[in-house]
Amino acid sequence: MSGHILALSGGVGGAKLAAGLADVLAPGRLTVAVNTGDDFEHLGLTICPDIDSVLYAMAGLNDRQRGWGMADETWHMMERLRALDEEDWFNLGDRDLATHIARTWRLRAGQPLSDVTARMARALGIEQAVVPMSDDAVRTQVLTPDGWSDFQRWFVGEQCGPAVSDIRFAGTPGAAMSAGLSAALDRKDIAAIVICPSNPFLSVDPLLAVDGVRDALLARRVPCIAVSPLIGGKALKGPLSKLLAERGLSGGNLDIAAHYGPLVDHLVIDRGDAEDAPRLREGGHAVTLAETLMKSAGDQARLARDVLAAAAL
Ligand code: FO1
Repeated sequence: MSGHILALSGGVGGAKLAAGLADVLAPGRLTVAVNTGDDFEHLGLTICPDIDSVLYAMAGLNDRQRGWGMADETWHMMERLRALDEEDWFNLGDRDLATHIARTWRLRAGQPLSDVTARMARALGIEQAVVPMSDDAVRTQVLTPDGWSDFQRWFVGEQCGPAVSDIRFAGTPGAAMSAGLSAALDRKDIAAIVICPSNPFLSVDPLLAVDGVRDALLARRVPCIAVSPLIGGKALKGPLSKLLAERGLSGGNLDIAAHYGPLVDHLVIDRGDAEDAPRLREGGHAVTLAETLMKSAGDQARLARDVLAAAAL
């Protein structure tokens, strides 16, 4: 088992597999490139949810039940915010708040998101490379019957209620790859690219919209393995099932495979979806069955090993 792994991660599922890969790979062998399309400005703070989900999961600080934010969280600041009649639709935990303050003042001081993220990772004892997909602002927006909405306003503010007819990533084209992502793709010793079990439309497509990423994947010389975010045709959390239904898609893993198409060589699907394998293979994708539900750190590491085995690493 050798060579460098580049993992593309977004959302809660992506953060868990990123942590699993970090557990099974020596520090120098992993770069995690994270979606920043969920980022937004809130109460004067720059919030980067998917970066924080990856950092917290890799540092073992994440709240597994909630999915996002930190374990053992308290919400005194939110109580006081409400007492001051400020916006309270987006919950900022007392511990989590330190992350947003630390990130915001450094960004305001002109430090690139890559540097701020690397500093945080180091401070949290994370030895692997965690890099934003870009240091340029990319903002996912969804088109609902009320018009274009910033992602968090829809995802959290409206609990994914309004139907989505289109998705765009403001800032693309024109967002450059971060140095860390570009360097990982250019490494002579890169051995595989892993697309984590993230929402393809909301967490992976923003990454693919960054200048040069899609072309780099299409020109890859190493296997690209995607872990399906669906089990039994359903997403564990989040709006993926709803987005698929709104697009008239009910093919489960076949829809995931069709969405990625030639970007991906290999799909890792849940053992319970074995009947999908023949048709996925007919579509040109190799298939590995695995336990894709990650309820513990042990589950994360096991799935990571299965993914690396699928790439024959
Ligand atoms: N998700 C929610 O459903 N409700 C929240 O109040 C909320 C607050 C929040 C604060 C910090 C953070 O890093 C993530 C937070 N999330 C919340 C999750 C966030 O919406 C992410 O974008 C999702 O995890 C999807 O990637």
